[in-house]
Amino acid sequence: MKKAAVILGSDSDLKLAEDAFSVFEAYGIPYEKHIFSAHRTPDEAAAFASQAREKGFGVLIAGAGMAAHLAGALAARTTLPVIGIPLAAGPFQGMDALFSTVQMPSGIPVATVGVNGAKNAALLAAEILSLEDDGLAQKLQDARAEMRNTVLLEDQKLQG
Ligand code: RP5
Repeated sequence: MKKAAVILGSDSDLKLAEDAFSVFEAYGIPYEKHIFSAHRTPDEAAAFASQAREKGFGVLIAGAGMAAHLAGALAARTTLPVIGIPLAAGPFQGMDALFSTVQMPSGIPVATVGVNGAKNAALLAAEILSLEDDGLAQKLQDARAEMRNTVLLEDQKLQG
């Protein structure tokens, strides 16, 4: 299976990305985590994205807060799918990062999840990797069935 990468703009973002690490561990998806900033270490961020395909990555996740250019800066350097997580890091509670991440100029896509949406970012990455891995596709399908059962049970309980 190809690898996933979770790239964060700062170590202060680590806590908000934990759900993504948990998803990758639960599904047995090989992944790396890194801290590269679009602003503070632009050369390292660019080099990572430029080499990602040849290093065996299939999808990149970028989480950043405030003027969050990280996902776009990575996407500019690779044609691998890039998923952006806008993080609530500053006084605008993620609205700044949301607009920065989601409003990519035409031609350089970033698939943006909700503010602090680390879990969905990792699940979307898993779905992308499952295109080439039937075992992973089955695990994702099983998780959906489990989720359905949980909700149906909750409804049953509500009926008393
Ligand atoms: C962004 O600025 C980072 O992604 C982080 O969310 C925010 C604040 O970073 P620190 O000043 O805490 O390092 O680049």
